[in-house]
Amino acid sequence: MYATLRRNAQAIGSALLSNTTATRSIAQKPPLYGQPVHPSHPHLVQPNELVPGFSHEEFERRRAALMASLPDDSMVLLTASPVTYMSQEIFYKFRQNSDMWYLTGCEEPDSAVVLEKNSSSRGYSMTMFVNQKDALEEKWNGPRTGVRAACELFGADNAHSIKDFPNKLKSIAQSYSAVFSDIPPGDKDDGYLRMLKRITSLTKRGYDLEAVMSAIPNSRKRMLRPKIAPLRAVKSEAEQRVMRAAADISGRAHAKTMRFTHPGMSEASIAAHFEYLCALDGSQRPAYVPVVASGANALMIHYTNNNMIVENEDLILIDAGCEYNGYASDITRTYPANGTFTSAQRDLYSAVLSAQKQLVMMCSENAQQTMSTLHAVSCRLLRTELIQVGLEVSSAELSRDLYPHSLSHPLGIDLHESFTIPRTTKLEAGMVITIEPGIYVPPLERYPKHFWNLGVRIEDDVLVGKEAPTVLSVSAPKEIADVEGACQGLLGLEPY
Ligand SMILES: [Mn+2]
Repeated sequence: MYATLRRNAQAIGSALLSNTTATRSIAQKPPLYGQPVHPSHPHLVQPNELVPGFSHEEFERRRAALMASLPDDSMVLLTASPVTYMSQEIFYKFRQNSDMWYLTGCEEPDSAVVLEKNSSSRGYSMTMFVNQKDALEEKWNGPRTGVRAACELFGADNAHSIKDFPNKLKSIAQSYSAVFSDIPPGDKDDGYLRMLKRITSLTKRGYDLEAVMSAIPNSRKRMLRPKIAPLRAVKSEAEQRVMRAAADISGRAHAKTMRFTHPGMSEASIAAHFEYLCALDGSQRPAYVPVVASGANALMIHYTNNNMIVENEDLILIDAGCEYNGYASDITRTYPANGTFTSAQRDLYSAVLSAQKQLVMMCSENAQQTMSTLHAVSCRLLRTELIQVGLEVSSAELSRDLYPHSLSHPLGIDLHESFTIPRTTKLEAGMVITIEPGIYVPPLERYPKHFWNLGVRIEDDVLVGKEAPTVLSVSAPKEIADVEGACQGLLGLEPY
């Protein structure tokens, strides 16, 4: 096992080396910006791109579409996520606020952006607030883009130090009758601010949040999230490419993790192996805490303890996906620990698989479905499929005991994307949703004993098309022959 690992590591190492010497010049270290840019990170960012996979023009289009959707006399305010702390000064890996990233591509903490709607040819003006260059701070904490470079990098008209943010905002906000932000309306000492004060000890911002909130009169505050959600819901071609790549990384990791799994292993090793494979393929972080549930643990939908030993005849339910270049993937597969389904496992798996495939086929604009109607269809299909394998249940039993969650959710920059959009909205080409029916049989007398404590969920990431769907997570084995083949090593698949 370890010899193979070493050989693979050597192969990867020499591939990197030959790339370095043959196709690109060596970038100067340390880099000058607070995030990857083409000159310092040509292996990640192409010459025309602001962030990996996305051009400057893509971000300009996003901002223009948002500003065109707002009334005249509006401005938009977005702030970076705060840095959060595990304890004292021990911080968690930073992740940018999703809407801030969607509109600016800025990946640094302590940043903010103000967009003011106007009659210029651009339709708006853009002001960035970022951390200033600071030799001592950068010596300790890494490079910052700084105020001077921020205009050019992010395409802003103006840039200022984040320290000036509360004061500048106060004077800008006076001129607009509508200020769109995620700062909720309400009094200064309302519950939201009390909550923020309570968590202040675990977060840090480079400015006074209270001063920022009080700079905007309550009567002018408008919610920004519902304005951005419809834009994020429909993916551009570049977004579709990145989401396909994210699902591909996760799908391959699922296949290899099936091969890696053996009875006697801890669920923790399986989770670690999946995350290692994704990281090795370029993923920046897991999109969520994975579920690695062996045997009856699969009956807990959000089981994430992942610390028990896999038994010989267990099914493994693994719900895991990576985040890659800003976009989440979300895949669930269920497979036999020893590589071969028992007949009861095979029956239940076939029932869920058949329903899942029929539901995937309905993810087109022409089918006129919504997430809500698809869920209703999933209940009907699952009941019909279960009768085929000798499990007859009422619709009340199905939704109470066997299938207590919904079929799908939108997917994108966030794992649960566009949650402000109603589930009764018609599916539109370019949307990406999950299709994830499941059956979890509790040990109750009214259900056949051979199905007790079996949990099966099959989840794909599906790009809605005009006439037909595209399954983005196609690399993860799903048919019984492919799943068993992956587990047994018959697909020519190595676990690493
Ligand atoms: Mn999901």
